[in-house]
Amino acid sequence: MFSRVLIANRGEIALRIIRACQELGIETVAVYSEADKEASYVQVADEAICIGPASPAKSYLNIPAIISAAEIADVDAIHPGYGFLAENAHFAEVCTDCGITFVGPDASSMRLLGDKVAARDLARKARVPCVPGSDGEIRDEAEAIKLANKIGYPVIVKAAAGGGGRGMRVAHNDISLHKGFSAARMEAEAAFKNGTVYLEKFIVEPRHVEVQLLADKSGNAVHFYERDCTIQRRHQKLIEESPCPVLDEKTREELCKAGLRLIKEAKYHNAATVEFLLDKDKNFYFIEVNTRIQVEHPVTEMVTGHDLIKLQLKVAAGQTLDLRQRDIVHKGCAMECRINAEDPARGYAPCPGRIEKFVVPGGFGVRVETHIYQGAMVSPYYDSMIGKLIVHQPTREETIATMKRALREFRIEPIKTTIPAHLKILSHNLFVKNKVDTSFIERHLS
Ligand code: MV4
Repeated sequence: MFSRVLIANRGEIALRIIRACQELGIETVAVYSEADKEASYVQVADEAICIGPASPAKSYLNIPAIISAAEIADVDAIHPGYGFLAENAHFAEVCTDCGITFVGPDASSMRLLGDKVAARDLARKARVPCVPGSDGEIRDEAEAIKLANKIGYPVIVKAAAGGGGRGMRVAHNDISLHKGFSAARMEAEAAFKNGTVYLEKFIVEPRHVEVQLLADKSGNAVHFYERDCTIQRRHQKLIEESPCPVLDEKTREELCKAGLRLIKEAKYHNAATVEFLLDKDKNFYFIEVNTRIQVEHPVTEMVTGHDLIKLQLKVAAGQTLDLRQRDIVHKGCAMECRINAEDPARGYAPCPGRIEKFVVPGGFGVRVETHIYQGAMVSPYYDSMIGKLIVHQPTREETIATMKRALREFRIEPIKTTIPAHLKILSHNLFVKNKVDTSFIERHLS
């Protein structure tokens, strides 16, 4: 196992990783920007190194500064958390070249799966159901229009280098496809310096379901079941839960096994999430792979009882998985609400500032992941998530009841948060009755 690990991140996930390291007897090195000098994760780490000014480009995305800190602190490994450099293949490569273990997959796996066209190819090879669409990239409008007429409208044009909803265009006819094709290509070229696009049938009113996986460096891989992340706003998840409340046992097993086949085909190691769309008839289609630990990983931890961060560290250190698939059992229902410093009444505008009052909920089945404390500053430089409230109970009904109780117990002043929005969602008939799709927030809570 590693002796010292550097955490190349901030906020709640930095604290989450430091805690896992402490329990494994690993020394921790935090890095921080000038804006995070007083942050709680900086205080609890064994060592802390300032890596630059508040601006992410000059600190948490600054590869030379982070590598220098790792060299000075003499760490064995770097955990990237999520966001920032977590899916940057170049960074993973630099770590390896410097003799530092990157807690994540190889740079080559990140490049392969980061290319959605290549990932789709791989999924087909692994007999994972894909959305009907193009076989590889689409080179021009004529090819797009020909294929769209074959598979039928609506269709969606996506950027191969995209993800998280950037560089996509939906088309309902030849005219809008003609426009959408060049728009998607231009946007992709500008955003990712890669104008490669592909085409898929547009799945109407889907649910978003993802499978959590973990693989070691000896080729062993297991899944930790699925999470349903349908409740989103502009591709920002608000609530995640497990199990997916509309899946039957048979479909669920097929979905989890499909995820497993895909990462085995990729000869992948470390944590991965395979994302699927679930249509009205409960057909699932592969869309993309995330090669990092995700924000919502605690939902899976609660229903399976396994610490995913500790497992990531163990497999990164070369340990073989001592978990067999049959040792991973799913119990009850877990749900996570992301508490953001945003005002739902003003179009979810960010609300940075000092937190004067911060009282966290507790009690049976309640877990809070946050780096915030009374007197902490919420900086305008970083994302607005200030904490995650996770609830675990035997049934979905009980989980919702406990979540509502815990949300009401949470006291955050004077800034506005997403708590009132969560309370509305949890009381909404369509959410309670599992009749939502990815457009729920825009359609019913705007
Ligand atoms: C789709 C789709 C419908 N059909 N692909 C959005 C983000 C990216 N991960 C994929 N996305 C979508 N791909 C096909 N073929 C609808 C979406 C989508 C979406 C997916 C998951 C969660 C929220 C979403 C919101 C809008 C669109």
